[in-house]
Amino acid sequence: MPSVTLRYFCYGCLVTSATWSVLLYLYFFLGAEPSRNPAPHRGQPVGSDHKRAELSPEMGMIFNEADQEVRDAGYQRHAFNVLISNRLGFHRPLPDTRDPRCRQKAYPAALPAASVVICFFNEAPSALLRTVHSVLDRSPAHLLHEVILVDDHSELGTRRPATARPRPEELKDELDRYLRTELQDKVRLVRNRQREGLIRGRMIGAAHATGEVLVFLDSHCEVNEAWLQPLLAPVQADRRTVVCPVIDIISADTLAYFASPIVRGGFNWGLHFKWDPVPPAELSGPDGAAGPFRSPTMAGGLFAMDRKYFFELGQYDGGMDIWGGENLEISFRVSAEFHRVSLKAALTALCFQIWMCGGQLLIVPCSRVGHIFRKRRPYGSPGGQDTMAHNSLRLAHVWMDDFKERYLALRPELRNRGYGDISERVALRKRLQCRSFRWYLDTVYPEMQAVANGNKQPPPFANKGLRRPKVLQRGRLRNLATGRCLVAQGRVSQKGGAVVLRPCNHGDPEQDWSYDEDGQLVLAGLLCLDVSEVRTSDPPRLMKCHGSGGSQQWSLGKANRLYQVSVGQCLAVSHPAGPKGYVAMAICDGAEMQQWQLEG
Ligand code: UD2
Ligand code: MN
Repeated sequence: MPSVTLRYFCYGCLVTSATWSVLLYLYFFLGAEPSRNPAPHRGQPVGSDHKRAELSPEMGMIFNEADQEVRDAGYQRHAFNVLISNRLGFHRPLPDTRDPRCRQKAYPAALPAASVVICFFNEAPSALLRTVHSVLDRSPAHLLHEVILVDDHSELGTRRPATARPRPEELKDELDRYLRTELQDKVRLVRNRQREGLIRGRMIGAAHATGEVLVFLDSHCEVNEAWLQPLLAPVQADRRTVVCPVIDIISADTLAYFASPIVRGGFNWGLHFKWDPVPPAELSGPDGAAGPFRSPTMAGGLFAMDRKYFFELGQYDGGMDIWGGENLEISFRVSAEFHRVSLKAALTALCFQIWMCGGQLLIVPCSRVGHIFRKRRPYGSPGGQDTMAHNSLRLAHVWMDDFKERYLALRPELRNRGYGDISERVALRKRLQCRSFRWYLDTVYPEMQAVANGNKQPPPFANKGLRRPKVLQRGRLRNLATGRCLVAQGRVSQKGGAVVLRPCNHGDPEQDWSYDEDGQLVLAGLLCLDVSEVRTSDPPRLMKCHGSGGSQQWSLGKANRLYQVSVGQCLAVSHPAGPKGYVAMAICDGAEMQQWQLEG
């Protein structure tokens, strides 16, 4: 572990001071207006096989007010822990999360080269540049044609007075200079004159691209070992194949990198994307779970596609705004037919052409790309509209035939809402001779019908609850300054209840804490000690254990400190002036008030 910490430190040192100043400038000026009503975020796949990056748990330690400011403003503007992101620098080792069989796989030496297109709006510079560098570091040079960054009119300098800081134009020059001097000439920056949203933004990026294959990424990703070849090979084999990597999870709170479970894309009648289990038949090829499998839909952000095919197939719907729905739209257009399994399927494919519009959508587990999954979207749309609803209406009216009624039945308020002119997209559908939505449902996503017909399906992650983190230590949690123990203020089973110090009582089950391998502190086997990532001044509370680290991840560190991994502070007895026996989070200072012992 210490050698890993040292390595991160050294990576940090490698970044020149000039780079840091660019970062700092950009950091202060790229600010997102937090949306007041964050729409439901697109969730990360649930569950994990718990391969994770060996990150030092104290990476986010807050030493002073400046750190606190970086962390808190970062959560507000970007909805993830920017302090840790900055400290990681632009390069870091990742755990190889692929199935071991992937390492033995050989790919053709000659593959079509990729143009990687990354759109960003108000992205944290360290996350954006780590995305870019991970691509440069982990792609064979001859397969990387270029990286195209599309700045979607990021708002600069709007949230802070511009006193003594460079003007926005100077800042733009700074990023340009960084690209020119620090990055290979493969990286190009395109700037939108107005905010276009990620959908038109990607179309703009694609229009600038000249590589044979387009690879789209979000601006807060890290590509993993040998990620590119498995995406390019299926496109080379069949140019109408659209290929997605497995999207690994980068924790928004700790930036730790986790392997995702093998799942595929689906959707519900609310037209929200969801993850589904992969039908076992899909994994019955020679490579088993390491082989490609068909997916009815894609999550949206990360995929590879033949560039010309992208244009032939009608790119995206340019009438869709900012965020949402484009992933189902492109999935329905492409859809997933893969005739590797049976002769019958191959014949069917030959006789009936392939998909709704003739393509297929695959997920390849040997390609892994990490993505920071956030709990909320930190930006809104310029006019404050619900672009997800607007985009979904267009999607439903163009592609779903009578099945659009299913959506409208769930969203009756949208029946009379305008959705702009869709005639071009309807004409496109005709021109491409796409099949009916019923055919898509019957053939590509029969699981959806099974649900609609009332057949009960097994819950996707029935085994999620089976993994119980191993308990490392248990006992009473005694504060060394006061000699008292941490207990629930009210009922021990009260969700949201505060914790306070009371006289220790040996053998009292309500004072019994367990500390497990996930860093959770569980009281009386019931609730987890939890902090608010956004309002760190709030005292810790007892909450239902969620099992995904972050707000419930503690480390029993050196000098008896109880360090909170995502907040970057230590559990302390409140200032003597505060109410007696109360605890709060505070900058770690090693004082006795911050020393705890878990004693059996
Ligand atoms: C997911 C997809 C995302 C997109 C979206 C639905 C993954 C990992 N991510 O949401 O790619 O398909 O679903 O639309 O599958 N951006 C702009 N301009 C904007 C808004 C966003 O350029 O006006 C950029 C943003 O900086 C980011 C990308 O678009 O790089 C995706 O946005 P997001 O990360 O907020 O979307 P996410 O991951 O919640
Ligand atoms: Mn994203």
